[in-house]
Amino acid sequence: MKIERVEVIPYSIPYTHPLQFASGKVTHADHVLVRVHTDDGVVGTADAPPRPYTYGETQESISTIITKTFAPQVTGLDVFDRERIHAVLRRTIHNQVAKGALDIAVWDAIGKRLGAPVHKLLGGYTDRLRVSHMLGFRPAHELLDEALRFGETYGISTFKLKVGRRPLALDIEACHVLREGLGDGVEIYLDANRGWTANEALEVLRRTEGLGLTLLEEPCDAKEALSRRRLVDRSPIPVVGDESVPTAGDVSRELLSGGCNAICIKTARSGFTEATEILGLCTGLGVDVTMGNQIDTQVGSLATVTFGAAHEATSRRAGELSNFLDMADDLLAEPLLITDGTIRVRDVPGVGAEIDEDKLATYRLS
Ligand code: MUC
Ligand code: MG
Repeated sequence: MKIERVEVIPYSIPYTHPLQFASGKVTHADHVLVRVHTDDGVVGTADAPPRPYTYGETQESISTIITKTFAPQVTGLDVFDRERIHAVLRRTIHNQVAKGALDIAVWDAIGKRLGAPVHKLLGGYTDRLRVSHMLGFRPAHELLDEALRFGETYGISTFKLKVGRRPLALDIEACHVLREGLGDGVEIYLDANRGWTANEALEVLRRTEGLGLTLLEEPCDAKEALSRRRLVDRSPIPVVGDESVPTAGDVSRELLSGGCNAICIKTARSGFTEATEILGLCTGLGVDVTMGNQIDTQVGSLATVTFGAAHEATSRRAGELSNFLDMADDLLAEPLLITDGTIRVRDVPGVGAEIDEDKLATYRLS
């Protein structure tokens, strides 16, 4: 089953509640839908969310690198020869999100061809993931209202709070207000998106002691190597690498140099193939993982659920899966539902991301 062509469809869907965090703000899902067409009529689908402030990729760069560079290289290759496809993609450095979407689309095509759900092909550990909801920058009382509403409406009891603001007191207050308002049964963890220095992060840890925060993600730039290592040594909670570890090589470097001691896996930037490699590294070394979110659509979130539910280590913690709730619309023909705080995998061939063509026609840019 050979790849006949690769299609890129840039589209834009507005957010009803834009998400703001230390490294950027998302008001529109300006993403690229990627479709791998095979010579026997199977179409694999995936979503590519550009995050220029994180990886340098844009909607235009993703469309161009796939159309001009990757598509000519993978056309004619068999979708089952994933190692060959990856050997080709690896010749081009960076462009993680473009590569990740191509990889997921290839897996989707494989699943459809075999008549098998991809979550089963990847591991089939469980059929659902608990959902963690990401809270962006807002005044503390609004954050609490949002968390309570998500708890009540969707049964979500894990929240990732975006921090990394200055003065530090803004985030410290938010942590205290959330813990007081949500009670002890709710998990709260932090993601600073490199907004602080390592020493500022240490101060925040001191001033939030006793609140039971569980993880501290990307507190500062990982290039701040010495101070970051000192922070990791002194932190009472795992320090999670996210944007510092988009590839398996980055994961090895950061874990071995003491830049972090837990890893956020994101299928949007690693696809399923490199995410599997990263997961193997982490479980082999005895390092905790989280399933992160790149402010994904329902299409992207379904890919995260597919990978996360397939493995034991990735399904232990709640995965970040709910940002699509803040979008005005989405492309999935059958909407993704959060029930009892969980999202289920789809037991259909492939990943299960069937696209509503009318919606795609409405939101596509070209
Ligand atoms: C996260 O975990 O950092 C923000 C930027 C991005 O690329 O992902 C999000 C969430
Ligand atoms: Mg993060």
